[in-house]
Amino acid sequence: MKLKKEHIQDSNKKGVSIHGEEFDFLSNQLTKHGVDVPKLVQKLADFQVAIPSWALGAGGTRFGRFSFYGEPASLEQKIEDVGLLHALTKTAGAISLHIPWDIPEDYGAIRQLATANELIFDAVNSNTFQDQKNAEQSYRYGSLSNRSKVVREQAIQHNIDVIGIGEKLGSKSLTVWLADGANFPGQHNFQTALLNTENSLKEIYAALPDDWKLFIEYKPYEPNFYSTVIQDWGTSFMLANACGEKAYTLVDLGHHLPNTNIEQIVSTLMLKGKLGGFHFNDSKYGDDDSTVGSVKPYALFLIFNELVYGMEHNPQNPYPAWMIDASHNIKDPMEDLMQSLEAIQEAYAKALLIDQAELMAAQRENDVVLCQEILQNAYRTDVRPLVRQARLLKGGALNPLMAYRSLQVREALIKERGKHSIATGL
Ligand SMILES: [Mn+2]
Repeated sequence: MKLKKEHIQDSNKKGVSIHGEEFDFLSNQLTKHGVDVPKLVQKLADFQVAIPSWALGAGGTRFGRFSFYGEPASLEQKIEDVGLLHALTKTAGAISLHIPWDIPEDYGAIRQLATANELIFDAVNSNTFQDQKNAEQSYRYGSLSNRSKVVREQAIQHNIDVIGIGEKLGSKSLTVWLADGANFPGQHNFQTALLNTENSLKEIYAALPDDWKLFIEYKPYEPNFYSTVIQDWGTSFMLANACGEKAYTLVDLGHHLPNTNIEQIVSTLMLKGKLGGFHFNDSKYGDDDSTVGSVKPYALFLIFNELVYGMEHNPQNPYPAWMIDASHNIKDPMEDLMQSLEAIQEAYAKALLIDQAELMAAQRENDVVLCQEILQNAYRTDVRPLVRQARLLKGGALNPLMAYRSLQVREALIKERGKHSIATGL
């Protein structure tokens, strides 16, 4: 299914005059306070977030899965789903593939389909947290960290194969997330596991094309509950430094222990030029993979404040690769992703409203109260008219979620694919 521009424009008709009034009102107010509104709206319009191929079906649980029906059963259908999201939101202009779940059969046709949907291929993700069909070696006791050289070699080769697949699609980065770790004290020699991982990553790094980046993701626990080899940003940062200048740390919001100050981690990594990628989601307890901004929107805003500051002040840090990494069991995944994209745009817009010069002046004076006021004035501004304006500029929907419902997209997908079509992946 493909949404026609006319359909989206029709769905906008009802709300466009109210939007105009709301946008003009806010725009006048902000202009009076010295905000360059057209520049801000353009930044929002330019901001693109990759959608992972595994977020389009029901998932996020090791217990029962409850399908929302009409899930994409093939890579082609996953690309079409992201295309629909992008047509409505104009914020989802990239797809991130997971290998081996999404190996293309016809690369030319897949690239063409992506282009027709105005999508590019973002980072490719390797998978050594599951045993692959017909694989000779098992990852039961780890992959890149495994005590056995043969197992490590298989895992290294898989990552090199993934780079090859990504090259044929036009990807420019490889994301490595390792489940390696120990479930019980005494199971691992920590130093051996870390050294093996570092040496394996160096071999993968050596196979990286010149214009590629390697993103090393970290996570404190799960599926191993006693220790994880790459458990935190410091370990990832150390490994990225050991590999070289094309290797970076990747921050996933859900991969922290409760109450970790993620904005400070972001700030430190950008100062050191090592924040390569960023995975959005939200959580209450652990790696919950909930909708972005659904639980801790203020934390998301504070993180965006550091991202905006880093993008403006740290030329040593490359422009980060943005991706949503969420997957759960209850909502229509497309509606969930639209809510996430909206939350990301809102947090970004609010962070852009912070008057950095005024904040620095207040910090110099140690005016703690004013510092908080500056942040919260920005946070309390209803920026939704700016986000809508950015979408309108690019031909998207005023309200993507309501357009998705009124255009009966899910119903059409169920009709096209059948009710019990299941997405491949987790
Ligand atoms: Mn992630």
